[in-house]
Amino acid sequence: MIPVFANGTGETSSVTLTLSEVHAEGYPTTLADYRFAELVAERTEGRVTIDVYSGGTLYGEETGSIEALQIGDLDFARVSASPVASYVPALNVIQLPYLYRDGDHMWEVLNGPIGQEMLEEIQASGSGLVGLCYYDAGARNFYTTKPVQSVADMAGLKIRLQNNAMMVEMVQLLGGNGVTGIGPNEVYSAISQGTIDGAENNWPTYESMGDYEAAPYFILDGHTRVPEILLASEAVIDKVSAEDWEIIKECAKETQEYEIEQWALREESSREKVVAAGVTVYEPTAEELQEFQDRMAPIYEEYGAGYEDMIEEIMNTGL
Ligand code: BDP
Repeated sequence: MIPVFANGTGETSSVTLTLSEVHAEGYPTTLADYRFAELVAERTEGRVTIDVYSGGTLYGEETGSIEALQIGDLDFARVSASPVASYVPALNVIQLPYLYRDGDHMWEVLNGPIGQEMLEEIQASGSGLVGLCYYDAGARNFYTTKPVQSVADMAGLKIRLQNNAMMVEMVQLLGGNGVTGIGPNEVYSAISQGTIDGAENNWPTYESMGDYEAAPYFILDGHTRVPEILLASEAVIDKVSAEDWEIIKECAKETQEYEIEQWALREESSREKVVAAGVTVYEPTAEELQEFQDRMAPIYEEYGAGYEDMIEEIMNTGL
């Protein structure tokens, strides 16, 4: 039986929507994308089908997928909050360097009023995007072709970053040079070819993209915790019935906990895998780490301007 919904014209129809994901099959966010698609198909009784394109096959660069969502060329994208901040600047506040004590702290903020307000801000800002839910992406760390143990070692290093001006400034403040415009699936070859000296990411991406083979020095500086976001194009609202739009939003929220569970498992197995492969992991001393943090003061001044109370509230959350 072909599932149908009344589209207000007296006719009935079903719709197939597209979701773009840069990660490979089996990666925690990709698993969550499929879970989302499954739930939506089930609850709309087949009226809405979501096709997941993983591995960056549709858009290798998240900026490309975000812009496609804005003009309605793409329906959903699972992206990092980092490039989204170029379109919704307020989002920088929830990904400031060294903002969270740990993952629990971040989740308390994201699931609380500030996190939910930020998610709503994505649509309220007029970006043409809708923030459906957050996913975990752990902490990001630098990895390089030469050992880095302190801020001094960052001098002159070309580090690939996501498309986010705040992150470029972060690396500049540490003495390095931030390089943008390289998709996550191209980092390995950019390092191998010597275009860059390293990049920064969490354990699972470092492992799954194979970057650990090209840049085997990993410093656990944990400079940022940048959540993932499942985005919809605002155009989807006109492609489905009001009831199905509510179902889509509810299904997305339901996948968050599932992704967080998958994330914890993968973070551990990826770490084990790269360590077994011979990666040198450096754990900075409290003093060395303090120097990284101290360098971030201008970012708090610039990107925190107007959000001082919110930042204080974030910092006090869970204390
Ligand atoms: C990974 C995120 C992915 C980003 C990638 C990057 O999961 O969405 O595209 O980082 O650095 O951690 O571009």
